[in-house]
Amino acid sequence: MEIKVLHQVMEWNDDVSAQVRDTLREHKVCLINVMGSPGAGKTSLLTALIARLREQFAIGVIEGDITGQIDAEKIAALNIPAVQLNTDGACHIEAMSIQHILPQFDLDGLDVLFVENIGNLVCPAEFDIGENFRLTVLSIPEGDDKVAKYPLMFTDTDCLVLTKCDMLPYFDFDLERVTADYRGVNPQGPLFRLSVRTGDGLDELAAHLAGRIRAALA
Ligand SMILES: Nc1nc2c(ncn2[C@@H]2O[C@H](COP(=O)(O)OP(=O)(O)OP(=O)(O)O)[C@@H](O)[C@H]2O)c(=O)[nH]1
Ligand SMILES: [Mg+2]
Repeated sequence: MEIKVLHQVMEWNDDVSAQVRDTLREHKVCLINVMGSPGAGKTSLLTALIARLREQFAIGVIEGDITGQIDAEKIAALNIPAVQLNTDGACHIEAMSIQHILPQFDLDGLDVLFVENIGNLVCPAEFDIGENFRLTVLSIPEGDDKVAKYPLMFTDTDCLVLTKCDMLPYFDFDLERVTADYRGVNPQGPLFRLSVRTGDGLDELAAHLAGRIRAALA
């Protein structure tokens, strides 16, 4: 299977994110920026969400990684249009790169474009890539102090997903602490607890996203 691999375009992006947003609005595509640490479970979550959303929406995915095409191959194996973006060392994706990649997709045939950002709890939060909304993934094994230690990632998000909840019995992870810390920086932000391993909580998140996607496309 041949995967297109494009490389990061590094330019400051204030206006470019607005241009990306305009292009996507013109073609009625909702862009969702998925962020979280390396290994948090972003690709696994996307795979599970695609299974639940693909009958309602035409979905495409941009997979961001420093190098390689492992994640794009996983998405393409689902028969979902996928393009790999390699940042060649940069710890975040820039709007300029998204603008560069958009022509790789049949935008008129898409409803939703997921972007899996580079695994990192810091840099991606600082860059608007033209998204309609942001989804932050935090997994149980990462620890319950991450909202307190990396607040911007949780302040500037539209949805927090606590994943790998099947691991709760094995970790000292205080759900109340994380919830309180999140409420402290993002009082209105939705919070979902789920496990891709067991499937618990996935339908609720998929229903929430479907509502937000419809609102964005209206
Ligand atoms: N137990 C458990 N493991 C999970 C769950 N979700 C993902 N994993 C595992 O976590 C590991 C990392 O998952 P990925 O989906 O590759 O994580 P990622 O955030 O995409 O990783 P990068 O793209 O490298 O940043 C894999 O071994 C998954 O099988 C879950 O809900 N429960
Ligand atoms: Mg991944």
